[in-house]
Amino acid sequence: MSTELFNLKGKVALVTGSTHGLGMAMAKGLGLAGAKLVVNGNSSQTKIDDAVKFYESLGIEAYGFKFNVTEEDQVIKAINDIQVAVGPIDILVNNAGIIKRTPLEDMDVEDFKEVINVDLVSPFIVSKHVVKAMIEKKEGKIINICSMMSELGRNTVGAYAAAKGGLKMLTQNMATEWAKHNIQVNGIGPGYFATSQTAPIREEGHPFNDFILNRTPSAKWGDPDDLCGAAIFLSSKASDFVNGHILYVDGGILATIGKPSNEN
Ligand code: GCO
Repeated sequence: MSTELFNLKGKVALVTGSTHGLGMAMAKGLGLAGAKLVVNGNSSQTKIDDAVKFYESLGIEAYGFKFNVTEEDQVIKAINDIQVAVGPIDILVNNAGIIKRTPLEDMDVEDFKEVINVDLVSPFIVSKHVVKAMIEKKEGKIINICSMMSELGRNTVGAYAAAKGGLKMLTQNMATEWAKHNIQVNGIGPGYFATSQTAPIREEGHPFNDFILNRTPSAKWGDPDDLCGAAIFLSSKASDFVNGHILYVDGGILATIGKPSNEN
């Protein structure tokens, strides 16, 4: 029974922003668990094609779709095209996101709105249109990629924290409204991972790098593959009675107040 619980064979999984970083790692995990992958990006068709080739090199069935998750008309068309080419979406991972690191007092309103639009409004847009087929099928899995900033503030990431805090509550409300259709909506809250998004603050000797290594009980930056298990769990039968839960994969950050920098 145990292996079947986590088997995603025959499921169609759309992971937004899955041409690199955490999205690629989670998508890889879902694909290796048997899901057919729908790869999404909005930067370039080449990046999408290269990502599809990467997944296929692992024996994963993958299809690329370029669309902007903030544009509702593009989302509607993409979901229809996916349904025709691959099938109805069984698993949606709302991963696409941006961050802008600026002190709030210096932040342009347009920049603040852009972060909210990509990180909070687009999961609503994509989920609103994907959920229709899930309601018809009377089953589905939606995973919203939250953050440490869904629970904690940090200097210079106020817009991102507002978006990710909102995404936590949107996850709980989606769960509230759609559970009756046998749709489970949950979140994954990554801690600090080694990706292109964190590269600027991870450089050797960067004060933030030292801070995170001290603030994280596991005393290391996460490897994106550390997220695969959580993604597979929340996409599989194993989580059929889990709803509105944010699963933090953070090496223990949220478990602790931290320790003095000179203490091991
Ligand atoms: C930052 C980081 C974080 C992490 C992640 C933490 O500037 O603090 O980029 O935002 O990427 O979101 O959960």
